[in-house]
Amino acid sequence: MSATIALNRADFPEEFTFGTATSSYQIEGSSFGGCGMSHWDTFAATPGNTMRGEDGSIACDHYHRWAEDLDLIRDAGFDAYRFSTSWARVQPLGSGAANEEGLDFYDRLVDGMLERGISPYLTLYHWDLPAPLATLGGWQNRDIAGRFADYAQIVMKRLGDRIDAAATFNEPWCIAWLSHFLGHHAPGLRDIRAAAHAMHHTLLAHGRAVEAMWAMGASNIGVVMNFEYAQAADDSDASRAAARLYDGIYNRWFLGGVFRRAYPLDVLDGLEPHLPANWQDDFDTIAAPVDWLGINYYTRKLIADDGTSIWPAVREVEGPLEKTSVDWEIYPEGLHHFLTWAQRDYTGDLPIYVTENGMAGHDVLEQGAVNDDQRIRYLNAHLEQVRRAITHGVPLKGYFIWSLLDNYEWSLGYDKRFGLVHVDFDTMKRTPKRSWYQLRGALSG
Ligand code: IFM
Repeated sequence: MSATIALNRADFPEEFTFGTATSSYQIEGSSFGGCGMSHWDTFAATPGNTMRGEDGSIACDHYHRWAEDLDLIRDAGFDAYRFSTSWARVQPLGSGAANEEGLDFYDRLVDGMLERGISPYLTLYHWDLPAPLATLGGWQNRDIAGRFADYAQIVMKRLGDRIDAAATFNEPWCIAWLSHFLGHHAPGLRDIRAAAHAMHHTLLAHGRAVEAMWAMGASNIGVVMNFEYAQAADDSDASRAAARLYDGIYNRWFLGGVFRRAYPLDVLDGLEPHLPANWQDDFDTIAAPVDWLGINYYTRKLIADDGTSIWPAVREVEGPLEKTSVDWEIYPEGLHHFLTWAQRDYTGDLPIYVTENGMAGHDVLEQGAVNDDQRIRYLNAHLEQVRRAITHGVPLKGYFIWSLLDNYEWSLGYDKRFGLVHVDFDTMKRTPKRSWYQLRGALSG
């Protein structure tokens, strides 16, 4: 029997926000509208970095089809839309003059949301770093903090009167560690000094932007972090220690900086020699007060010691649970863990949102329909954990599904389909999947 979405609005607090999320580079089309080149364009133009060399130059052509896409959000019954502005579109050189065509596009988009009764949730940085800034060292260069604050002010000056919430960053772990230590994302570095600098400078840039936005009188400012549930792959002390360190790098570093004015000691053991000079002096800025925390959650990882003596000496082990098409195990309990843990150990009464949750499926369009049963089951199981967390006292204010559309899944290209809506990348035709129809039923109830 086909799965159905089991919960509806009545199962959540009255003011609870349901939304869906996307990001600029993954859907807009970076070749349109005077957008500057970003480090994702150059990363993808380098052989071997992305699947089949695919990039976001056309993506979902959302730049031209935004009205149709907003209709899909409204018609599903979502309250809010989490979108990002592209730094490279707004400031093609990364500093100096703004691209008016780019700002006009975001004006139309935000007005389009308001006309449809959709609440705009802005993210300022979802990875499209202007290429000229990458040439200057990108997140390795301390100067980027001031430039990011300038960019934040440009965007907020134009859109700030109409948005309901603004996040500085999406997923600092991906910006810093995945991209500068593991080398999977732009700029594709595998260098501990580069990674340590990026781990610190993203947080410094976050704090500088928060201060700049406060100074303009902006409100409801937050930051979005992604967490992965790290479990020891076996009972050995070595695996337990490896899982703990993985958790520190992934989950405790960024929360520690923003909410405790400190980095976790176990991670400093490895990173401190590589951090920029006087890093300890930046916590007044890094810990500038925010109004909310966004949590992105997808999966857990089984972790073991990698048998080497080179820090961090951790490795992932394949787990036994059901997987999605990106081979991520489905582990809904991890979402409950992070919601309750973040509140207990870091955020207290601060509102929390689940800003991303969802999955990539082996979705096939057959006779005009996509039966994405696995996604419906995934959403049910995670929504149940959301509800549990609320029952346990977490001040959880909303839940956003990643993603509205099938889109550019970074180095994995266009094969990995996370959307509630199927996109045919030849014709750009949008086809709502069964999960979209199921959610429409649940959200209207
Ligand atoms: O597609 C990404 C998104 O850009 C950031 N969060 C995770 C998603 C799925 O990998």
